[in-house]
Amino acid sequence: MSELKALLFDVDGTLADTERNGHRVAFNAAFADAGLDWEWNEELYGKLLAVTGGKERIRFYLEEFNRGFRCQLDPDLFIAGLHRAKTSHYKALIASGAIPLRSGVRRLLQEAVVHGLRLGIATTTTPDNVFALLESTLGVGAASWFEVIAAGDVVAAKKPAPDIYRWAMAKMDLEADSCLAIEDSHNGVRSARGAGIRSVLVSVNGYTENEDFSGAGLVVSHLGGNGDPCRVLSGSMAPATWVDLAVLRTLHSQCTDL
Ligand code: XBP
Ligand code: MG
Repeated sequence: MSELKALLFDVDGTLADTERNGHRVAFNAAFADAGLDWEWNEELYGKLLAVTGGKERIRFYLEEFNRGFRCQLDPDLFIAGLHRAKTSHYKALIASGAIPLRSGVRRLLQEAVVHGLRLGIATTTTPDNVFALLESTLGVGAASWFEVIAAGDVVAAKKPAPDIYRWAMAKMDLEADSCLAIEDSHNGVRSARGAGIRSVLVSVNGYTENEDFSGAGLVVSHLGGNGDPCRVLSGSMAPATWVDLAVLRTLHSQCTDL
């Protein structure tokens, strides 16, 4: 059994339910700013989430859902400009406090800090978005709880590629079997497993609940807490009814003993 030394958290959908009423709204605001009649409704956005990375998602949308659009500018410059505007809208929305942390996230982070577990972030989103979310939900300086914030374009290949998890572990000088990844999506599980991380916890959300989480040792509805029990969708955590460090340590030993 390998000692659990670090928790590597995904951000969007895991720390907070940011996609439906955060990123999607910000994309639509940027499209409106640019005078485009593009409207990513909740259903379309769910399809677009198959592609991680906002710039990559815009390109996917044009290739798969709006082939008729003709761009006057260089497409890369056009997409980058839209994405900058989107990020500005998203940061403002997050700063307004519109998107809270998911149930149990603050509790688990604090428990990890108290017990000396190292924390890292491995996300596809833009770094500024991570700082905005941590500050608005955990307070000024909360980013310092995390040794590494591996985010966005710091790697060329985004999730499901393993690059972002490999980058985070290299920066933390950690072996994969010392880490446990906490994710929300199929792409995230593939990325963590592809980086050699064998203990993966998934907390699903409205967009990801029907995805394939093969490779995750435990899949729950949410992290939960006292009086807020989570539902176990795959794996086992009995007799616990919410995800705490003891549950994570048990999961880690089961997954790394194989
Ligand atoms: C989720 C993503 C991100 C966000 C949009 O990242 O795929 O692309 O949807 O953010 P994760 P950007 O689940 O890995 O946190 O527009 O900044 O990419
Ligand atoms: Mg996610």
